[in-house]
Amino acid sequence: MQDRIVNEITDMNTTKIGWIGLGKMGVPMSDNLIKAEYALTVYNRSKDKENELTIKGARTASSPASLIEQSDVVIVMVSDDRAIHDIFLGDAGLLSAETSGKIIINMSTVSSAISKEMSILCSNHDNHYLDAPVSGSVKQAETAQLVIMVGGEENVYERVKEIFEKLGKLTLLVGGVGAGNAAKLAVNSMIGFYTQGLAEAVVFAKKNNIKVEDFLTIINNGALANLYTKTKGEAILNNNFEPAFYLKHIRKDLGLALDQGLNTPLGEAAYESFRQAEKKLGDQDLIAIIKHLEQPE
Ligand code: NA7
Repeated sequence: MQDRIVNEITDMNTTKIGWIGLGKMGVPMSDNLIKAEYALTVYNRSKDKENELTIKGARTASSPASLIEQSDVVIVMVSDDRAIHDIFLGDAGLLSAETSGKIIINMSTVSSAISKEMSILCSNHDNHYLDAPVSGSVKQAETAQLVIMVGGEENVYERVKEIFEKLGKLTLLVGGVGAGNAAKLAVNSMIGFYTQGLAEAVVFAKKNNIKVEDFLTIINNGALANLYTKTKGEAILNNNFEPAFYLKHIRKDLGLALDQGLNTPLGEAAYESFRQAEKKLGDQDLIAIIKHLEQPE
């Protein structure tokens, strides 16, 4: 019976998708599903953010429970473990609905532990859970160039792969439930180290009277040249700290990674640096860490 329901979900022309979380990433990603002609229903805690999608043809639901009742597949893209808890277990949360055979895909960057917990709760109601966090920021979300790392059962993954293909350039099943989250935390740990490293090197060069522009030109033409150094280098030069990736989010991700075993020299130092910067700079882009290094308080 369950297999039959899930098999029906594979008929993608008629798959009804519910989307929860219309933040910086959720808006462009859900927009790509509208462009791919899926029937989309959205829910966001702050209702005003839903307008951008309704004018493009999405319907809205009054709660996560009502959304899952109207959908075959539900995708969740919210901030953190707390938000996942509220969406799944809060009043009129996903798990309060009397539904079965649905596939819930959690694309948020959260802990493997919360994925395992929610997966068990979903399976109690014969629903299926995948964790599928993404590598890439707003630009990659807009252009459907995300890299998607998935944890969960292969047969469930195969049934929604086509949806991932509308959101990213590469999707990889990396293990069971929680494995996608672990891979993502490893990626983001590296982003944390790299951002901290770039900012420290720029500050050091400046202290030694090297022009920032010259230093970045050297970096961007050497073995360390890459898209990240180029983009964040430009942000430093233009004093542009508009968030593509919130500083508060890298602090969160490094914290989750520490809890999951990243007790390494760089792991602990990077977490502490972003933690100290968060109070003043949390809503800016993570490269704003350079301002904290230049002026700690
Ligand atoms: P944003 O732009 O900070 O958006 C966060 C979204 O999460 C937004 O829709 C929030 O709703 C929602 N949210 C946050 N807390 C809650 C709770 N408690 N209940 C319900 N909804 C909540 O994040 P991004 O789009 O940049 O990133 C999303 C994920 O990808 C995140 O895991 C990153 O690390 C990577 P709101 O509009 O505030 O009502």
